Amino acid sequence: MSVEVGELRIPVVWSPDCLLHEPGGEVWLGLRETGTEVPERATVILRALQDAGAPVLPARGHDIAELYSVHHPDLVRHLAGIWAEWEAGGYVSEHGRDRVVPYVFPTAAMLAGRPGRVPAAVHGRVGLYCYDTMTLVGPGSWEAIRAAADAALTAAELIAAGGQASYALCRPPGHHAGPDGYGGSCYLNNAALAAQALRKAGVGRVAIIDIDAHHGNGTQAIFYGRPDVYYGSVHVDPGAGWFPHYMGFADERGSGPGAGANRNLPLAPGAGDDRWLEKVAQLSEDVRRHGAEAIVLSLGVDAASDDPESPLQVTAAGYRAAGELIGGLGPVVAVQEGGYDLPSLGEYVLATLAGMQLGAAAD
Ligand code: SP5
Ligand code: ZN
Repeated sequence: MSVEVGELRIPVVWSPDCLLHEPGGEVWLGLRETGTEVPERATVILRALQDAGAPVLPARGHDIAELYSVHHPDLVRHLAGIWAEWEAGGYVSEHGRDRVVPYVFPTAAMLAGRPGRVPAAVHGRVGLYCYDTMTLVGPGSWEAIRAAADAALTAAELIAAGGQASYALCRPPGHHAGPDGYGGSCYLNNAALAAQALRKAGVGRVAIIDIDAHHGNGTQAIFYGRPDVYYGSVHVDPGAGWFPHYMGFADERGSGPGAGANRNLPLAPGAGDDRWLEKVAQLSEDVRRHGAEAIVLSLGVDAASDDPESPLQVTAAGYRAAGELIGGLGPVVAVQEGGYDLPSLGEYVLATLAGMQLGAAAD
């Protein structure tokens, strides 16, 4: 089913460098699989938005220090340099490992209460920053990671300058990346960077609404103790067996001064438009109560019914309705997160942005 959208006027911020990241699959349960976070995701979205008439703007470059606004410099430096170290260490040429993948993790079980150390071996050190085996690094990864962050920052700047809506076509996605660690196909947290850029530009209260099918554990971790950036997410219930497994439960409500500014609304596998939109409406109410002056939308379209990575059953019309609700809340920076069904990806993103445009007009 296709949804009527009309001409899309929301600017699309994009960098072709986002295509340089080729994770080369993911290691899932010990086996390397093809993986679904592929460069073609970005090209099909771009084509759909361009066909709908959207203006495309280049992502502006930013100083590396801007990335330290939500990430530990050690994580940023690790990501910037790990491929070169891996190659120089002979992991490719001598051992046939064509991507960076961790194999030992400094979990509480391993450290047994002792402080961690920084491993001497490159292959030991990777597990200090990467918390799963699905988030591979290859030769062009850093350029793309950086470009995605630049796109999100540029889209936030458009809103800070008075724009009503903008969209950053980020790839790789970001919401699973935390202050000092990465995973879930995410490396740097594009949405968190956008939210922090808005705060820095003088927006007093910001809200992040995350409609990706998975919980954005990284974004939650970054803002968990803060009252000025609300985080709310609707996602498939991790308690029903879904990634990220350890985070995203309803009782995670924020801590200290951030108490009450974090909201998780998990859904049972199989939930479709009605149940999903009820949660989106609940998050929208929360955001009004929070008094947010600008919104960052973590726009994952993997809740789509045909998506291979989630059991939610949301239609393109459902996403358009969500866009309309959120567009009515105030200025919105939409940041691309997940969404893996290549045939329908463009239609879903377009439907959401068209809904946002409609919601903003009715505001
Ligand atoms: C940004 C985002 O949507 N990240 C999603 C990461 C969730 N990946 C979970 C992967 C589970 C393994 N994939 C199963 C493939 C079965 N062949
Ligand atoms: Zn997702």
